[in-house]
Amino acid sequence: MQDNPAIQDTLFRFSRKDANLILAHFGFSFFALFLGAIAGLLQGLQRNGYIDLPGAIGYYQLLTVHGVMMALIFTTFFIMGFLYSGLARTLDGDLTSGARSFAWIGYYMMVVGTLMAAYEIITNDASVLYTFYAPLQADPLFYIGLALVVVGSWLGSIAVFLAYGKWRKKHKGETTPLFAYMAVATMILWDVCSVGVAVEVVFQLIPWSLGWEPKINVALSRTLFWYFGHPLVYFWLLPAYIFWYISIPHIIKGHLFSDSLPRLTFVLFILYSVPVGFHHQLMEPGIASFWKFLQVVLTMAVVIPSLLTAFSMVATFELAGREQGAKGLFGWLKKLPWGDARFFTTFMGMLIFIPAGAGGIVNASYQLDQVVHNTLWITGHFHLTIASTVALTFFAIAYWLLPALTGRTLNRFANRLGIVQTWVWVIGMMLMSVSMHIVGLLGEPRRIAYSTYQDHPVVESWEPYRVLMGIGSMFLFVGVLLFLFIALYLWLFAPRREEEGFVYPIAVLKQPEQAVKPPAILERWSVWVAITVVLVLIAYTAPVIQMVKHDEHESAPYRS
Ligand code: HAS
Ligand code: CU
Repeated sequence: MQDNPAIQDTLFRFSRKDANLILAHFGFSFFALFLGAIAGLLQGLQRNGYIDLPGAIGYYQLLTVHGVMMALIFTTFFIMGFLYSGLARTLDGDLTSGARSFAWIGYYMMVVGTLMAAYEIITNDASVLYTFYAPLQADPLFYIGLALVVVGSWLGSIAVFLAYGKWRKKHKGETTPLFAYMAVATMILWDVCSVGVAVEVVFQLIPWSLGWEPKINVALSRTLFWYFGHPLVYFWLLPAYIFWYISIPHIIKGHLFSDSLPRLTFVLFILYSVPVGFHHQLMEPGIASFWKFLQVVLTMAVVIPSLLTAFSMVATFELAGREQGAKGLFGWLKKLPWGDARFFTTFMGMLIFIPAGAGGIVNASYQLDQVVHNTLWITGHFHLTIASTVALTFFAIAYWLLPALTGRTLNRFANRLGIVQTWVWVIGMMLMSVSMHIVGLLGEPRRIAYSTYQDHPVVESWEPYRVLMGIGSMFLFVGVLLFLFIALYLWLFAPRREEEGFVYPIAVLKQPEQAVKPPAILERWSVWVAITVVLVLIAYTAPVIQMVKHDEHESAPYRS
């Protein structure tokens, strides 16, 4: 990018083939979002005592639809679509036909896998939540469907690597465009971590659900899951960070803060986000405390790249404001484009990430996790992170990328509605997630249907928060409907654009000619993957051997 500052404002058009691929991903992700929202509303109303569910629908069934559709399907499809868009833009304007073929095969595998898993959940044969903890058992088709989703996503990562490899061959010695660099890092992270869940599904869950194995090693299955499950949250976060680092500075009429720092940030994520899964298992037996301690230390290390991001973002805002003539300590705040939905929606996500991230640090602290583990505090934590910070950023991306793909414009009407949608979302999330944090501290458990706990006196103290959580979930449902309305409008009905192309917001350095080339070591992927593997081996080998040796970790299935 620094080699080519002209990319900043040149009008761009996606090829029809690339646009179709990206739109297919977005379309399916919105379908998942819709299903997830219906389930979210119903379960939110049930668990807070507002409604009774009709006999045929179960609370855990809804919770599974909600978690799988929101956390696994909406995110993965949206992320792949977004990454393809930025690669097409920054790698000579085309994803290339080889990459597109892999991307399409991966897409169809993920669609078929999702439909298989969804069928099992809807027929109530897989009410095992999105974490599918053993010994809860689902029908084999559910696991096979999920395996297809994972393999499909691997094909998607091959598409990313192919497009990148081709570009590098053609542009020897040039700095890889920042977007492509970050997309490759994101997919490396994804491939390294999803091996864990693939091993769990293929070697443990499928043989066991088919009845080939009578028992399952529960401790091992949870460990494999969280080896995957923690980096999974960064697979959601990193695409949002790509947008923050690369597009937001352009949208606020500023510059890229640095071309090397974001690369370093992403390398740190590859290194530290995998060997930390035990911070989800701090309260579990069968893992010696030394290994928990080690992984907590590494968890604190993975906070650093987020702190670097916070620093860069505020610096970017301030510099942009001052370039536009802002005076005084905080004058630059006034220069930010508050009326632009692409910025405002993202900014609210950033703001929410400050308490959300602090909550994460609480969770990662052993003694504090004893208070909050398995309570609604945790549910509050991840609704602030994935469902606010990340989701709001994805909404912001959709607001400009959808019309860009369909040759339409983000007009005033859609922009205003986007801002209204953000407020609805933020208010709903504050009502729901703040209440979840408080009621979690008061002891209300997570993953539990409505219960009065035999009128235990403590339940009385939860009541006001249950009311707020119920109201919050209604706001959020309206928020999803509004978002889907805007998306549909931008896709099909917004005014057609008059210009030949659109500006893909890609920021450049202020003085590209004076820029220092990012150190070459940052792009030696084999080095970073090798160090990651070593860290993983150090953090996991001994405890996993312990788990495998002890058959008291084995359990017969539990099937509802
Ligand atoms: Fe987490 C549980 C620890 C981040 C998601 N997390 C979960 C679960 C999910 C989840 C889904 O250690 C539940 C899983 C389940 O079902 O059981 N989490 C952390 C830590 C971080 C963290 C240390 N989590 C995330 C992100 C997620 C996510 C990101 C999704 C996207 N989490 C935990 C732990 C548990 C856990 C335990 C298990 C607990 C248990 O008991 O079960 C860190 O990565 C957070 C670092 C972030 C920061 C914030 C930096 C702030 C920034 C914003 C800057 C603002 C600007 C605007 C620029 C330190 C970057 C300012 C502008 C102005 C003008 C002022
Ligand atoms: Cu985690």
